[in-house]
Amino acid sequence: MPHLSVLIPIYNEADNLIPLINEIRAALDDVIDYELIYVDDGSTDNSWQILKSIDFDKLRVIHHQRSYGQSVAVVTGAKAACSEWIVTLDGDGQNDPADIPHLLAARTDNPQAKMIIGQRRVRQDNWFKRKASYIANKVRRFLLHDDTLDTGCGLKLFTRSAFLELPHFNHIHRFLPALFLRNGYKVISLKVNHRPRCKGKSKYGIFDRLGVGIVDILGVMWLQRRSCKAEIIEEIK
Ligand SMILES: Nc1nc2c(ncn2[C@@H]2O[C@H](COP(=O)(O)OP(=O)(O)O)[C@@H](O)[C@H]2O)c(=O)[nH]1
Ligand SMILES: [Mg+2]
Repeated sequence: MPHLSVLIPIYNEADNLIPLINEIRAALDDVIDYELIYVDDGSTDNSWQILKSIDFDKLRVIHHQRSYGQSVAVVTGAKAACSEWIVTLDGDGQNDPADIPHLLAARTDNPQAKMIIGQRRVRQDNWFKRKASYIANKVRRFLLHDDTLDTGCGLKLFTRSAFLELPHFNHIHRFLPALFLRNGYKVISLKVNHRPRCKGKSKYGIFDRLGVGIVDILGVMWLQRRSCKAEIIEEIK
């Protein structure tokens, strides 16, 4: 059993695959026993062919029949993961694999935490995306009280069992702190590196993200009000 599952959802990231895998190996090979799971969400470039050709015994690759969305790929990967701890990472190289050991180490000081989420120190995106994300984060935090400054960071370390308990829906990846808290799990943030996308294209526009985000926030507010979490004080076996 590996001690960590590194999970990367991708859509059309052909040029970013090999450089990122090399960086992950440099960051983790001597640090922890891990498996690397790529979920290719029906890419239309040659991502799948490249992934299939890579000779690396820790690599597992799952191929969706078509594109279902980033969160659906995370759910597929989490179900397939062999280890209890999962770390997700964007497949475009914007997250730095060298931060993974820091996330793992943060568990020592926070043994109760079921999620350690990256908080991007300096966003390396264009001005419009940074502003849109700033507003979206403010609105989300105000309405969901999820106590997290940056939920859009792809770098997240969490337990598989807590994640699989959640109600899953596409775009869930931006609401994981709210949903973990709803289920009574502790979440902490850790400042991480963020880098510009050097190859390939962003898959999200500003307006589609904001439009979907508003509907999703209302859905998560409803879930928070209908929480099924009971505190058990005693149990006789
Ligand atoms: N599986 C899957 N991954 C996606 C999809 N859209 C984006 N991604 C991946 O999610 C990560 C973040 O997407 P990206 O376009 O870089 O978003 P941005 O950084 O906010 O511009 C990258 O690894 C993408 O390949 C999708 O529809 N399906
Ligand atoms: Mg990106």
